Amino acid sequence: MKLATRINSFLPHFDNDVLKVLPEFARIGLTHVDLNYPEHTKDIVPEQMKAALDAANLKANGVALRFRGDFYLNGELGNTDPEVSAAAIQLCKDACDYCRAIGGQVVTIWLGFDGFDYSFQIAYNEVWNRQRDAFRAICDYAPDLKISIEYKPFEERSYAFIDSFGTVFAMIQDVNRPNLGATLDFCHMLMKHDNPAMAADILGARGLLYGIHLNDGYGRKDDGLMIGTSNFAKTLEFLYYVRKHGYDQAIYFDTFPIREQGIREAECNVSMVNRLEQIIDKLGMDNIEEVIAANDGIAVSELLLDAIR
Ligand SMILES: [Mn+2]
Repeated sequence: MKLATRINSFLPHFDNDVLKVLPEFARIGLTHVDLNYPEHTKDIVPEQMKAALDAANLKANGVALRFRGDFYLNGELGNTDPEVSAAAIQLCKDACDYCRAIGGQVVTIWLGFDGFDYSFQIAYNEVWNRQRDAFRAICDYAPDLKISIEYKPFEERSYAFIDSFGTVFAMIQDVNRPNLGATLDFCHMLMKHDNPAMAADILGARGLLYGIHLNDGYGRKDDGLMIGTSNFAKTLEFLYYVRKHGYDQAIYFDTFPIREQGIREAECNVSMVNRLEQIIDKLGMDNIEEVIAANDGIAVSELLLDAIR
């Protein structure tokens, strides 16, 4: 299994130097790296990053866009100001170039500022079309890469524009490009009352599941808790569908150790994912499929009793 984690959880322990973090990743059992672009890459040319990854026996999964600063405060790809929207598209294209140069496959785009706070604030259909055209431009620029939309229902804005499984799925269909898919962030889905496994099944069956951000939470906010600690059954169900559909990119731990020591926290995530995978082995894919086919709550409870036995 390909595993990656949040670099920012480790940076404080390594002089805030990305290159010093990488050997530690490999030591605790991680195999892949997702870099925030341009946050983690700005002083490191791709050749230097690739050499550091090779030296640490790690591979690039991809890069994730970070639109920082006041410039994007009122929107990124969907910004009403054509100058800002064009700059956001260019940043995504630059991220594609960097991703390719370090051997990555996935460019993750989370649009934290495309959204609204007030009624009568934005023209929804115009923003939709602007985003759609922007995604087409990015997908056409890098047809060899997977362009992946990560949704979140709110934060930074009161309402995000691409806020749910349904909206991201509709956007993917409307963009209509073979290299556009979605990244599912477990906590973001709980915030929307989306069931992670449902989206993993529907996207996975169509080859549109490009990224997984695994974490846990209680649904009211982006808690970023350690994997499997509050929604054990949901996480197990999610990983069942991830395996069923042959998902082959990295599972990225998008967790936020604040009071916990970051390296230990990541080790717990590695152990939990491996243990959940063992539980799926023990239960058996065919057996789980039979339980689902029975559509029977009692059978589900018995399956979970077997899981923790
Ligand atoms: Mn995430």
